[in-house]
Amino acid sequence: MSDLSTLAADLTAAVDAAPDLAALEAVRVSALGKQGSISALLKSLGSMSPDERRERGPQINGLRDTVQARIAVRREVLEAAALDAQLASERLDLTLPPPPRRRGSLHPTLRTLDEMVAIFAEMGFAVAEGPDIEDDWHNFTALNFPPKHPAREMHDTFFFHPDGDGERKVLRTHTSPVQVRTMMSQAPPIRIIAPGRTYRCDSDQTHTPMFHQMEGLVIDRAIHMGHLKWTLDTFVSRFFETAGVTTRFRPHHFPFTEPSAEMDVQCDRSGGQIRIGTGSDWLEVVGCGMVHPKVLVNCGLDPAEWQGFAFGFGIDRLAMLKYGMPDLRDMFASDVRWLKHYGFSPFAALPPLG
Ligand code: 2NM
Repeated sequence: MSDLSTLAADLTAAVDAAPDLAALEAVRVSALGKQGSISALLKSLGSMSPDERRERGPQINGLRDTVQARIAVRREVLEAAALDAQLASERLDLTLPPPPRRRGSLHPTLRTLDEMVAIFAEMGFAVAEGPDIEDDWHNFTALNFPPKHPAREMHDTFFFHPDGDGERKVLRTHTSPVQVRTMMSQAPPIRIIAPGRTYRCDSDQTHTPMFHQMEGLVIDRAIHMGHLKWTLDTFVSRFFETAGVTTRFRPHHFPFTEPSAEMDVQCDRSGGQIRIGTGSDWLEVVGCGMVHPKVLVNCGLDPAEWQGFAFGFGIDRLAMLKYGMPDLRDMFASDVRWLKHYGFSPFAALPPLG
């Protein structure tokens, strides 16, 4: 009897003294594991006489139950303590101030793109994208550029070396091939904007070899210039945040639209900077027109059933106008002082929609 009560006292003390869950598990294994002290006693029952077993059986089983219950109690205590310790060590103080230094900023082009997307998305346009490296057909031929058109020439277009078939890929010179791909892969009605990088071999105060365009395309039944004018008027008054900007259309020429136009907004250039919405000057902001019937046919649409309008903005140019940067080349020079001065916080709210 006393051997069992000694063992019970020892095990109970060890369980209560276990400092953590690993130590408690070690005690459990030493008593109840395969080689454990209580397991050995349970095994010894098999070789006892029936009388002896009748007496010792309940005692040994009782000891096992007592120790098991004690372990369960201790485990709960230790688990609660472990959780408290983890919560204390993982505590985050959300009231601490953010790091003092602003490490990065959004480029004005990206900011302007976000503003433009918000305005057009609210009007029901979806964003479409396509590859920067295009083939001649999507960049020129489908868009009704005649074979000898000057825009195809070396000084405007970045050509790749001819591939195995003698085909020269190009860096897209505009995002219009995205519109071509959309017309060919989606059934009308279509309402998309295509923002992205475009490339032309040109560099001066208002041109960089890489720049960003956002073109738009609407294809539906009975679409006319009135829809185009409303869309662009609405866009510019929201973008420049001046209700009722005066605009004018000047006839222009693009191979892919007929008629074609450029739209100007009224502005004031006196005093060294440009103010939109007042004054007696005009500022060109967007090229546009009705999609040429040949372009519709090239893209598999019947011009008798479907018409459309399209337009194209220079995103960097609009950013310069709205945020007052004087030289387009600075936009992509990656000068951290320039980026710090003209960059935007990623948390800055977009202007409200009209
Ligand atoms: C512009 C100006 C006018 C234009 C046309 C097309 C298409 F694919 F529908 F024919 N996409 N973009 C377009 C029209 C672009 O950018 C100054």
